[in-house]
Amino acid sequence: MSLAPQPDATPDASKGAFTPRVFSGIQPSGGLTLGNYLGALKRFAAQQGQRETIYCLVDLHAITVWQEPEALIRQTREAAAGFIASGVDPDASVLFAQSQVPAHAELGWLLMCVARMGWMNRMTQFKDKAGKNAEAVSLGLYAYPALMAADILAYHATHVPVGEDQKQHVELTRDIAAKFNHDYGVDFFPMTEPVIEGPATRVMSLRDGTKKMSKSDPSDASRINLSDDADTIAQKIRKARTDAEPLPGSMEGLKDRPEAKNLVNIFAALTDETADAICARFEGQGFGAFKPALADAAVAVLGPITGRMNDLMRDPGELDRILRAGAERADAISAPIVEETRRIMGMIPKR
Ligand code: AQP
Repeated sequence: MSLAPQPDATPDASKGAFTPRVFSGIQPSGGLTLGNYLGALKRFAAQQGQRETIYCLVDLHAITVWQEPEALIRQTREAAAGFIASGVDPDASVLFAQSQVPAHAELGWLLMCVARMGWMNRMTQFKDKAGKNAEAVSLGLYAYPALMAADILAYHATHVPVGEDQKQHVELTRDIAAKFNHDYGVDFFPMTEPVIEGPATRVMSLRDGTKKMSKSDPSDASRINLSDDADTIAQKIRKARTDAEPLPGSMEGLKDRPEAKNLVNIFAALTDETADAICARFEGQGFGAFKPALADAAVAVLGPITGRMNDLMRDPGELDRILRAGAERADAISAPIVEETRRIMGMIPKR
C-alpha cells in the first residue's frame, strides 16, 4: 500500500492535530556525497512505510550561491537519481524539485516577515558559509533558513530527518511557527521535530576530521561522491588522513582522534553495526588493516547505488517526468496550506 500523502491528509489545524508527516531535502549544489547518503538518503528511505514522506531537491537553496545553469539542471537530475537509487520510491514518497512548487517561495516570503533579524543573525551555517565575505554574499544565503522553514511548514511536516548541521535550522522553524501561531492566535503550524539519529549524523572530511564532508569542498579527495567508482573509493579511503596509533577496543579511546573516529563511524553506518563493535573487531590493528576492510564495505554499499544512478541518468526525460508528477502531488498538499496562511494573515482569498 502506498503511504504517499493525499491532499485531504492536511491536518485539522483548528484541533491542533497534525498527521505525522516527514519532510526533508537536499541541495543539488554538487554531486551527492557519502555524508548525504549516510546522514540523509539512507534514513529517508528507512522512513518510508512508517509515515507519509515528502522529499525535495532544494534548488532554490542551491542558487543562494552561484550555480552554472547547465550544472544545476544536471545536478538536480543526478540528485533525483541518487534519491531513487538509495531507495526513495517515487510512488511511496513524494519526490520533486523545490522550484517546481510555488508554495515554497510564497510561504518563504510570508515567513520572512515573521522571522526576526536577531534569530537569523545567530545561524552558524551562514557564518561558516559567508566567512569573512559576509558583505558580498547573496541576500538569499542569509534568508535561506526562513525558506527552509517554509519548505517544512508548507506541508505541516512534523518530522525532519537531518544531519547534525541542520539542527539549528529546524529549531528556527519551530521558533517561526510558534511566533506565527502566537501572533495570529491560531494553532496552525506544527512544532516540527528534527530527527537526528545513528552513527553518521556528521560524516567528516577525509582530509580533516574536524570539518564536515561537503559536496562543495574544493578538495575532491575530502569526500566520497555517490558517482565515484570502486577504484576511486578505495583510493580515497587509502589516502584518508589518519594517525599512526592502532585502533582501541572501544570508541572511548578515540576521543582525541577525529580522523580515526570518523572512519570508524563511517564503517559502522555502512554496515549497520555499532561503532564500538567495529573498534572491538579491529582492536590493536593499524589502519593498514582497517582501510581495505572499510573500502570493501563502502564499495559493497555504494557500488549498486552508483550503478542504478548511472542507469537512471541515461533517461533524463523519465527523471523529469517523475519529478513533475511529484510536484503535482506536492502542490496539491501545500497550496491549501499556503492559502490558509494568507487568509490568517489578512490577505484577499485567491478564489
Ligand atoms: N557530512 C555530512 N554528514 C551527515 N549528514 C550530512 N548532510 C550533509 N552533509 C552531511 C545532510 O544531508 C542533507 C542535505 O544537506 P544539503 O546538501 O542540503 O546541505 P548541506 O548540509 O549544506 O550539505 P553539503 O554537502 O555541505 O552541501 P554544500 O556543500 O552545498 O553546502 C541534510 O540533512 C544534511 O544534514
